[in-house]
Amino acid sequence: MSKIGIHSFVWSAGSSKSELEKALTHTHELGFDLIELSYSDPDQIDVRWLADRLRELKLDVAISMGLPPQGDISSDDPSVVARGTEDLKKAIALTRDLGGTKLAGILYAAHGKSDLAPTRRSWETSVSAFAKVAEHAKPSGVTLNLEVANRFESNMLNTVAQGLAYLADVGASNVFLHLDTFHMNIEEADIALAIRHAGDKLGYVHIGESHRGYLGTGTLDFVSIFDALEAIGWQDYVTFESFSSAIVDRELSVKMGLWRDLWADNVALARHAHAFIEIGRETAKLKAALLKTAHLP
Ligand SMILES: [Mn+2]
Repeated sequence: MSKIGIHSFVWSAGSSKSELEKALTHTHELGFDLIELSYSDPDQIDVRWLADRLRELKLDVAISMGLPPQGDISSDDPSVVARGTEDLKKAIALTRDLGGTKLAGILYAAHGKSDLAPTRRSWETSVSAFAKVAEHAKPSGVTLNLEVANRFESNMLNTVAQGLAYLADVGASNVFLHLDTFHMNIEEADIALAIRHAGDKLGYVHIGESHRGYLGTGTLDFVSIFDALEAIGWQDYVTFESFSSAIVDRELSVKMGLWRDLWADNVALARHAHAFIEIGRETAKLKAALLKTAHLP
């Protein structure tokens, strides 16, 4: 059985107890093993209750975030870097307190369309701030997974090659790449080869269609993607990410350019995604086994 996760925004963008309960219950009932929650201020949610509910439902949890412009750790303004550093530390603590081990997303610079190209200085500012955050994260057991994003959502890490260079500069053993097929489709020369190139530096995976709707109804070649994950020995989570303005976090929707509703029935969407990922990963396993078997007389 494959480890399959789902982003909570398939269910709800709210963080009230009732909205979270709905997201947890749906996730559990449809057979997902992990729920990904967008970071929200721990003061705004009942952390103890949420940790208990996750444990009761035997759900793993991942937290994701994109740094806001006022917390951009690649900024020339030290007060902005300081604020982003604090946001990351709070997110690490929240992940740990919920029983999770992965913080993911655009953790290295602001999430959003940039007006400027990155500079050597912004890269080094980000690397230096992030190295300190990585050191801070070590006792928590939470890994930091940097989402390589498309050019419209980040100006810094758009490809696996750039992500690997950033990891090398940070030089910490608890930092990995978070790859998302939606973003890779826009930027990589070859998605499957890029996954192989990431290899053991891969820490978290988002699976999303080229238009962020139903898997298999866009232009992505998921057979080669599942084969690549199998080839690098990926046994960890693949998390389904799909957004619709039907269920909306307005700020995030604008950042991601969600202008069309590609689905209305989230239960049907999630059921389909779970089956699609499961059969895709199982098939890749069978194929790999077949390739290794010499049927000799
Ligand atoms: Mn993603």
